[in-house]
Amino acid sequence: MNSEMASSSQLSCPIEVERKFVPGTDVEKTLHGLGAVLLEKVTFRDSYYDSPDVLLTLADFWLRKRDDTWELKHPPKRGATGFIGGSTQYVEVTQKDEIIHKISEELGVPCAPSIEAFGLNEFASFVTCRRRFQLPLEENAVTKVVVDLDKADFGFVVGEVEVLVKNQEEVQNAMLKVEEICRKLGSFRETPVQGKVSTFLQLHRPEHYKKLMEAHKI
Ligand code: V4E
Repeated sequence: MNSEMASSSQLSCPIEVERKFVPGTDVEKTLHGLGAVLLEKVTFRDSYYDSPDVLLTLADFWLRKRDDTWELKHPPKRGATGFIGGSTQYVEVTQKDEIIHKISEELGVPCAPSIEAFGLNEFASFVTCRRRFQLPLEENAVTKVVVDLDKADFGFVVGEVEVLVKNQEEVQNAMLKVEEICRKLGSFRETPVQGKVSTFLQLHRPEHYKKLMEAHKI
């Protein structure tokens, strides 16, 4: 095991393994057929932030405020991207001090007293209506599988199959699982399905979008 793998094994935050899909008209029927139950219906606003030279997103770091809570999604291995084929793996940090530390490290600036004090720019903001379903736990399964059906207020719809794992060693199986569920939903595609932020950028921030495309970050 190399040192990067060792550090990822000791992560305090779980790794989110996800696969996006384009929901078909029968997706809810199919979910019910698989025994899924509706866990919740939630509506939230996400506002995403970056430095003027978009260094965070170019490093595949996604800082957002979801309603009143700061969250940072970043790849488990520094310098690597969080997506492999059509699936993604990101660590989600919600602890403010850890977010400040990561941003300061990534931007090469001293730690600020608050996230706001970095003076970052908002580059996207939209409201999502989410319906979250949970699939039944299979025998011997340790992790639950959830499926989100999201509708963003700029007229974009996307689905996501998500599994949370504790360390890098569990990622491969989780990737197989999210692929399997996409197939069962009849929505599997080999190539990545674009998410809400990428679509928002493409529509409203074409220059930022172009930079990320050229850097192969979206
Ligand atoms: C990680 C990332 C972005 C941040 C938004 O992440 P996403 O999972 O799309 O948002 P959401 O609202 O579903 O978050 P959740 O509630 O599940 O935590 S924007 C772009 N990326 C990188 C990325 C990528 N390059 N390719 C794909 C297919 N997805 C994400």
